[in-house]
Amino acid sequence: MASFDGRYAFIADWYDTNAALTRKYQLFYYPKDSTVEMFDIKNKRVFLKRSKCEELRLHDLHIGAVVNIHSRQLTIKDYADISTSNRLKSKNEKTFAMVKPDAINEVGTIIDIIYQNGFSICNMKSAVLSRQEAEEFYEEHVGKPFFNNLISFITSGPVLAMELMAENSVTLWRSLLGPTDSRDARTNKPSTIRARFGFDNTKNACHGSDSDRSANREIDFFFKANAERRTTARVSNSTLCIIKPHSVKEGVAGKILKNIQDNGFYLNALEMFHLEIINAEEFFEVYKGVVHEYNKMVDELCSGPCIAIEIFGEGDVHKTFRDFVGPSDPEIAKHLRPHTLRANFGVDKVRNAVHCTDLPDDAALEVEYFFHILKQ
Ligand code: 3AN
Repeated sequence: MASFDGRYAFIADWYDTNAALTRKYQLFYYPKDSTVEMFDIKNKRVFLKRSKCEELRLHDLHIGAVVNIHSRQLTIKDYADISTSNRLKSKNEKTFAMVKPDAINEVGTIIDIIYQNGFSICNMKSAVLSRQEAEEFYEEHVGKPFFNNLISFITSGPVLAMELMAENSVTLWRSLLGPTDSRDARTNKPSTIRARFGFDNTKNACHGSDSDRSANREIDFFFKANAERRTTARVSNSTLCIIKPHSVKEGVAGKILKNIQDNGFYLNALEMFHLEIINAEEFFEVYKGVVHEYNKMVDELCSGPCIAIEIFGEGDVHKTFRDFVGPSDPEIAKHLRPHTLRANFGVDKVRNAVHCTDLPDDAALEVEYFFHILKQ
């Protein structure tokens, strides 16, 4: 299909902290010259004149997306005209994916498969489900002979819940999963996820929604504002890693996670965040006035979704993980420590792939900041 150069229109909310109220805008996006324009719906006036917003891509604009426009964090609530809805609805189909306890050590590879197949990951969160939560999630299977086994298995360890987006995402994700029974998958669809990482018809690596309706219900179950799921973070003997927004946008988050897992570290908790500028400033406060790139680091950290990870490992995990991440400048890392994360995935001093906790005493504070404080 030829690309469309016209205007896309969305309804977007912005929470104005000064006035303590949510303001509603029409947000127009012009892909031809990467410009945006905003119109205040209530006051019926132009709020932002058409201006450049280079970092914004059409791909970032979908219902539920959080985008930063000139330091304002907007949430896209809806399409604002039929043409935008017709053009984007099927491209932006959502589905729900869950890595089950038996495959949690393969999340890096599984997330890489997800990106390689053209999905965006809009949300992600690790959790441990209680029996009651698991019974609610699998309510359609109540009374089936395998129900008890399924509940015991899904509550036996952490799961990773994800909201995925792509054209025909429900069908595409299910085709990547393969048959329900991993033994059958190994015989008939050997390259599928269940064939590669699952064991039988209960321990089958991953879940995928079977319809649009289930996808909405399952996404809400984990990601709706009031869906309190128990975090897997433990905030002791651990350190924090953040996959920065540029790496998430480049689609290399799966490769980074796989690299971390392959090097003997354990991903104890994982969650995607959309930081507001005030949070990024607060988080990087110790670098203010000390590190020349402070302002750019803040801008990068809230330029799109990032993934926070609580890392466990042998011995002094804070130190071994910092060694593995490498020097903060990827150019130096490439020369001196070519096997480090930053040498492999970093672009420059600001877009250096990941943040990792600097001082040992800050590790618990940083994990706490993401997995407890930000969530409030
Ligand atoms: P799928 O996940 O392939 O859509 P469903 O929705 O029929 O399969 O079943 C949900 C989950 O229940 C499966 N992922 C699997 O873990 C479990 N399950 C389904 N059928 C069986 C079975 N016959 N024996 C044991 N567990 C099953």
